[in-house]
Amino acid sequence: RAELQFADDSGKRTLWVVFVLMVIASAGFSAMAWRVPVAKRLYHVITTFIVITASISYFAMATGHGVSVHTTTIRSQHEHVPDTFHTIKRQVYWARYVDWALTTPLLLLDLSLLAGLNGAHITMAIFADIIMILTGLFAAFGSEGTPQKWGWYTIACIAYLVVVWHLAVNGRAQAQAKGNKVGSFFLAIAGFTVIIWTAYPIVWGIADGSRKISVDAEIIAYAVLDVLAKPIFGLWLLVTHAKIPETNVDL
Ligand code: RET
Repeated sequence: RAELQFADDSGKRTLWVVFVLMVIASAGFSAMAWRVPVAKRLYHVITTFIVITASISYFAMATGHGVSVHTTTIRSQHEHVPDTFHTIKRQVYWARYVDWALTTPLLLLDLSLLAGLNGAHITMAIFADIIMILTGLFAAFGSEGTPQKWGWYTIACIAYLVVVWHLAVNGRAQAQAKGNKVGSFFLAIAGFTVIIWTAYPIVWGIADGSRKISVDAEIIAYAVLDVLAKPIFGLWLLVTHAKIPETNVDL
């Protein structure tokens, strides 16, 4: 007998709602891009690609693709009692990892350009970020109910700390060097980013990791985070960028 953990109506509806929000954000950010000269559209282009990627991934998840069923068998051993096995079949939305592998580097690129990080620091931050997402994917799929699942998770968390380090230390110093306006805007938007991003490994731990919350609850939790991390972040960045000329990049 297996315990089934599948998305239900509230989860499926949420996926469609977020898909629509991401499409609206894609159209809105594109419109904002057309209002500035091409040479000044770098943040617009990056930010629009982030929400386009999310639209595609949410479309895949809402239509029932981008998901597979993962079986975990938990063995309980008690003295004098024969081994008992408990099987959980849970949906794992792998489309998220495809989305994150593309969008988290782009989000970091936005923040890196804002701070004025050099090429070496940008590359290190983005490389650590890709390691974080791929080892997170291994944690979700690589090993069923084994201890190395949490080993992969630990590696992903260490990579995440490297990302945070680049933002909090190098990013903050470089942004401040561009003046007080850029410095305090970076502090606010990078601080917001770190708070939102830190919630992802927590949700992962109780959802994909230990399977304590339902697939619907997982979908809703990630939905709220994704809307904050992509459209809200993007809108804040683009609107503020228009008001602070020191944020311009010559790339
Ligand atoms: C995983 C699990 C392994 C440990 C860590 C994770 C971090 C994920 C993050 C995701 C951010 C996603 C964003 C999406 C945009 O909408 C892979 C969940 C540390 C930080 C910002």
